[in-house]
Amino acid sequence: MAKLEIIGIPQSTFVRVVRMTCEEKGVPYELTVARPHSAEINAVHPFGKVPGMRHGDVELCESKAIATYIDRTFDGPKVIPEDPAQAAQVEQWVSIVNTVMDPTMIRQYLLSYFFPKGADGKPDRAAIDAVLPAMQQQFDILDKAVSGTGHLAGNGFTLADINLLPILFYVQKMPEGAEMMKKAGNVTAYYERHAARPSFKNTTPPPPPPPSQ
Ligand SMILES: N[C@@H](CCC(=O)N[C@@H](CS)C(=O)NCC(=O)O)C(=O)O
Repeated sequence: MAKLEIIGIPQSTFVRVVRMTCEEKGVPYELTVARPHSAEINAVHPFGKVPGMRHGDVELCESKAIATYIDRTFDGPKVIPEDPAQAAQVEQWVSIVNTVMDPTMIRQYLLSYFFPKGADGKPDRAAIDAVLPAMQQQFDILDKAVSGTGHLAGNGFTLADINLLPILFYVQKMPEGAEMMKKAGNVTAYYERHAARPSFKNTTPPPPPPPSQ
């Protein structure tokens, strides 16, 4: 079978999602390291965002589309259930996380620390403080969501969990995120349990790259 190529930086949560999908299914892949807006990624994503993917004649961008393609193309445990209602639950949580939680927890909160924009080159305290109430609300929602089965959707480990764990990995490393995580006992238990999976450990990101010049 043709080689599966994942294109992007290993620090990206979205790149980690597609890599974890491969790992969960036991699908071999090659990671081509390419930053957002590089020529390699512009060739597959109209807005230059990572990840991209090539597999034979198939060229894709967007993590959900790539993960779905890999799940349907290759053998190995399904990360999106066949049952329509269960698949829709997975879709629902991927959508909630990508449209609400990623913008809050990664784009607004985490990147304030990683790429500080304060006047003195320090993280912008006001920007961080402003995002904390929304982040707390989202932790409360997650805590309730995983309290029943220890998974976001249904009874098993799915793309919904794969899609959230890389975000929690970063957030719990930051002071306010660590506090919120500690208070959310169900999320802590959920994270600790799934962070032990080989798919998570094998895709641990290196430190973030320096900002572009
Ligand atoms: N909806 C996209 C989002 C991808 C995305 O935002 N990737 C980030 C890195 S984590 C990126 O490339 N950012 C550069 C930019 O937005 O210009 C997906 O699910 O793949």
